[in-house]
Amino acid sequence: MSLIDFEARLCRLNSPTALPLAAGYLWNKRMMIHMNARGYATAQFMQPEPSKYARAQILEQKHFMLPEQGTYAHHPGRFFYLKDRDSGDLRSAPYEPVRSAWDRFAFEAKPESIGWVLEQNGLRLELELSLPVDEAVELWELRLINGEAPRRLSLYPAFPLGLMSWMSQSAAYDPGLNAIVGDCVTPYQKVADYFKNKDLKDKVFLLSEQTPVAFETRQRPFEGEGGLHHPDALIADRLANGISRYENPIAALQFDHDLSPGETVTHRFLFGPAFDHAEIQRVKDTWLSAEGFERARTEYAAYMAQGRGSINIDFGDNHLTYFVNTWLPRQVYYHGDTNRLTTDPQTRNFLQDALGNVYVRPESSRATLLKALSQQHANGSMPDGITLYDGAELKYINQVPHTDHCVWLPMLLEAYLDETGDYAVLDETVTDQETGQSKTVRDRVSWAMQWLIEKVDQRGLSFIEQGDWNDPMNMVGWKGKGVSGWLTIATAYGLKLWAQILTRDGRDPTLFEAAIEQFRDAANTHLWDGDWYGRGITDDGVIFGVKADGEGRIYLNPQSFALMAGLAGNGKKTLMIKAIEEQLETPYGVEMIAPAYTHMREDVGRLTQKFPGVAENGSVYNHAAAFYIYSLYQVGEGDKAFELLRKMLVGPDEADYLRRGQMPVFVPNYYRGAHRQFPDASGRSSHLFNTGTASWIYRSVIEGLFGLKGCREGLRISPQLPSQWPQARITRCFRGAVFDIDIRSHDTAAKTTVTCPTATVDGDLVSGFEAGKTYKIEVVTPRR
Ligand code: CEZ
Repeated sequence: MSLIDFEARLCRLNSPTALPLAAGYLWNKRMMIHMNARGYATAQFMQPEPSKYARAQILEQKHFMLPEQGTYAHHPGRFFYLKDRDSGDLRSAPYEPVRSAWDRFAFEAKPESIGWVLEQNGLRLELELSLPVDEAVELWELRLINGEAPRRLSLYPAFPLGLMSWMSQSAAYDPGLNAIVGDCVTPYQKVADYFKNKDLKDKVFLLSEQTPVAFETRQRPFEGEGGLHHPDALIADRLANGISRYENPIAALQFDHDLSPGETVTHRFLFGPAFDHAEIQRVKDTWLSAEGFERARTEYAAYMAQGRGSINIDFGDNHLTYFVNTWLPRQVYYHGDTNRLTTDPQTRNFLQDALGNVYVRPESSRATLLKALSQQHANGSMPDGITLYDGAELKYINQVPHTDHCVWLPMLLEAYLDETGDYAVLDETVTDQETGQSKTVRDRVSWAMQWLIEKVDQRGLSFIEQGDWNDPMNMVGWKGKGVSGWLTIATAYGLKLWAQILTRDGRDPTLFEAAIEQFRDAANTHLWDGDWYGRGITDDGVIFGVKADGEGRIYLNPQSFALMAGLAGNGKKTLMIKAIEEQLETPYGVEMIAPAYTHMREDVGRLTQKFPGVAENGSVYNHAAAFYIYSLYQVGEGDKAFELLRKMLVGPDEADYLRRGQMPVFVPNYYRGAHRQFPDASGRSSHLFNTGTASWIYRSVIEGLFGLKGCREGLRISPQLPSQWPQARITRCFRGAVFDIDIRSHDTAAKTTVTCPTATVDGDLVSGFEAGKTYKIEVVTPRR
């Protein structure tokens, strides 16, 4: 049997042990759950700040998702113990905490649900988790399907609630609701917080459709000496009906089933946070029934359908096909619709998530652009984070000054305008919160670009302050002098895009065109190191990311943006690509820095303190790899781009799955790097699916690989199929029309030819089409 079966709408993992951290994720408008194949879960809901309803057993620091995060015996999870009252066999579904092997174990991640199929000795257990669209609640359905022999079983859902609060916590069974209800007081000290907290959902419930024969709500007596692996409470015939009064609670219920041959029983449970009894009752009335679950599924499927994306492909590489048709747009949609479950997204993340969403839900990207601009500062700069509701505050990294936020505006706009043709957005007026002034989008973006133009030192290089795209690069310029080589180059790129947009809009771009030259010259004069561009110059005037450096010798981002900006002529391009190949490429993708730093550099910062090969310190940081892939498509290096794109997706061979440790249902923010220094763990997934990668990769697939890029006049078609896959069929939704496109590359073709009998074709440009209609297009391109 294969380890993983991967299809367009299903990814099945057939082992609970081979990839112990493998997981899927589900979200809705109020919550997100990262559900591990073995039964561990990390969930969060918004009220409006992110909150938990199932916690660890000790006080957790306030962090949400950590890279490469391991699980531990008391990791929050959703467990269903199953005891055979005749044989004494005790096991748990899906796998934790008992860890008894099943004859068959299948973990199934689907776009709309996460489930398991487990079989043992003629008994089949089906388990499924789904979410409604607009409520913070988990819907669990469990089915026991008996085989030939009668059996007497006890089933115990047991959801540890963890340390809910050090001020007050409790739990009891509520017979009226038929639920275990946990209660707590969110800890606080300041009197003002009392008034903030008093409306919080401090209760958690496990509602059951069937009435239990017994329950337990105290974690310690439940576990006894056996621990979660073999809880003492399950030895007795009945749970002890214990009430948790200021001790860590668990929501455990007992159901006894005497199953005759062929008999099936179905359970439904709801698990989630609530404000009070009335809310739990309402949630129960709304969802806790076969009909309620069915309605949730239907509504959720409709919600997912809104995130379908604008491309459907049939491409020789099946693995990539499935990923591009379902899982990649799903990840883009997740980012665009949830803002990564924060109320103050970093401005660059907010804008780049919207950049991907241009191909999924462009109207939402438009709203993001306007929202971001409404928080532009009085000097034209953009804030470090965008607050999403009145009263939200900039927290954590958003209190650290970074200088790059403006540069993402023209990148988002270019993608948005090319996809939608909605140039009217440039005339939209936006009133900003700080000064109350109203200005058009066009004037605001010009203003932001003007701020970038002015934010340079005497050499014309962009100040970095305490970071740019690279968050933890916080000590290059904290004294006010250090500059970012990457931002200098990225500004040249941003200005190039902005000047193009203004030209297409019939405006005068002269001012910005002149500035492009200044940034290009500054970068070429001060940062070109012979084979690649340096990353920056410190407060003390030391250039870094250059040949003279033993560590952090080459950084990927300046090269990628130099390619996008057209900064480097062909000679430089060849040198950069070669240097990257030699120093940064690995079997798992392209690293962001090499060699990774092994010591703190006080003139670079916190990034050098990260473990070598982890995150920004030399991992295959996929967001940076995605910039590079995009840039390669921009300069016509389709084969190299495809090679790296393909490495970003795990599988399909088993060794690769085992090495990376995840399923191909998302692109993680990184794979371990420092491949040349510490190859042991290289390739290992971070398992984090919050990442700007999704946007840039989706864009690279649509506009680069298949070359289906919008422009003001219509759709331009210039594919860059890799040599090993000379053929593709694509359905591209574009401005309300549908294009059925057949692309073939031929050795004999000298140039790309596009044929479409029902629309106007001029070279690579298709125009004169109408929304609501379907067009057949044939494309022949030269084989690479
Ligand atoms: O967060 C991302 C940021 O959200 O890192 C990117 C940056 O462009 C994104 O805006 C590159 O630095 O603070 C830290 O050290 C964190 O490691 C973040 O830098 C990083 C995390 O990897 C998020 O998963």
